[in-house]
Amino acid sequence: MKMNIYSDLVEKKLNLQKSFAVLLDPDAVDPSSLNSLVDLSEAAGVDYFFVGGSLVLSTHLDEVIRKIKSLTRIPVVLFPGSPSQVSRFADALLYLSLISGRNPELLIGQHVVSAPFVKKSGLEVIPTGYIVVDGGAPTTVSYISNAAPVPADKNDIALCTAMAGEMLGMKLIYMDAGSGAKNPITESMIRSVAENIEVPLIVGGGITDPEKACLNCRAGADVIVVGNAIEKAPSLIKEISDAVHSVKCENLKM
Ligand code: 1GP
Repeated sequence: MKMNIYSDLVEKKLNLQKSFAVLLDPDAVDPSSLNSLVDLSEAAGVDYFFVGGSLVLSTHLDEVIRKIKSLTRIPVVLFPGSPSQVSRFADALLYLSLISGRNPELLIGQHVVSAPFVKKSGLEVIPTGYIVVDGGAPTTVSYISNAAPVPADKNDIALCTAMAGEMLGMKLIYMDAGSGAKNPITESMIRSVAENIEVPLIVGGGITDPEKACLNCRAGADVIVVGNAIEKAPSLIKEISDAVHSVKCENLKM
C-alpha cells in the first residue's frame, strides 16, 4: 500500500521523532550515479528524498525519480521551484506557497495554472507555507522569487508568517535560508516559530554539519533538509542522519 507522507510526518512529530531529508537537485545529479547516493542514504536511515531546485535546467526529472524509486523504498517528495517540476512518479508534492513574499504568482498564480495537471498526477499534495529567510547572501531562490526574504534577526516576522500560514490551512511550514546559504536559520528563530505552530516544521538552507542539524532539531525543527553539503561530501549523509535521529532519544531521557 502507498505510504501517506503527511500522516507519517504528523505521527513522527507526535512521537518526538525527527526526520532527515536529502535534497537532490536534478541539475546536480546524474541518474547513472544515483546508486551510491541511494545506498548511502539507505544505510544511514534517511527518511525522505526531496527532489527539486529553484532553477532546474535539466530535463531528466522523471528519469531521476524513476531511478530512485527503482532502487529504494525511501519516499520521494517533490520540492518544486516551478510547475514544470511536477512528476507523477514521486510519492508526494510539497505544494508551496511563498508566504514570506508578496509575489502573487508564487502565492497563488502558478498554483492556478498548474492545478489541473497537479490534480491529474495523482500525487499526494501537501499544502506547504514556504518562508524564505535571509541567508546572508542572495541565493537562487531569493533572486528567482523576486520577493524579499524575512530578515534573519526578525523572529517575530517569521513567527507571524508561520502562524498565518497555519491558520490559512497550510499543513507544513518550511523555513529555508536558500540552497548554499552563507548563514543557516538561527535556532532562536526556529524556536520562536516551532513553539507557536502545531504543524510539522521543515528547516533547510546552509546546514553543513551534524552539530547544526542537531541544534535545529532541539530548537523545534521536525525535518532537516540538506542538499549542497551532501553533494560535496556524501559521507555527511550518515553523520547528519545520526545527529538528527539522536535527538528523540535525548528528549526521552529528560
Ligand atoms: C534549499 O533547504 C534546501 O532549498 C537545502 O539547502 O542545499 O544549502 O542544504 P542546502
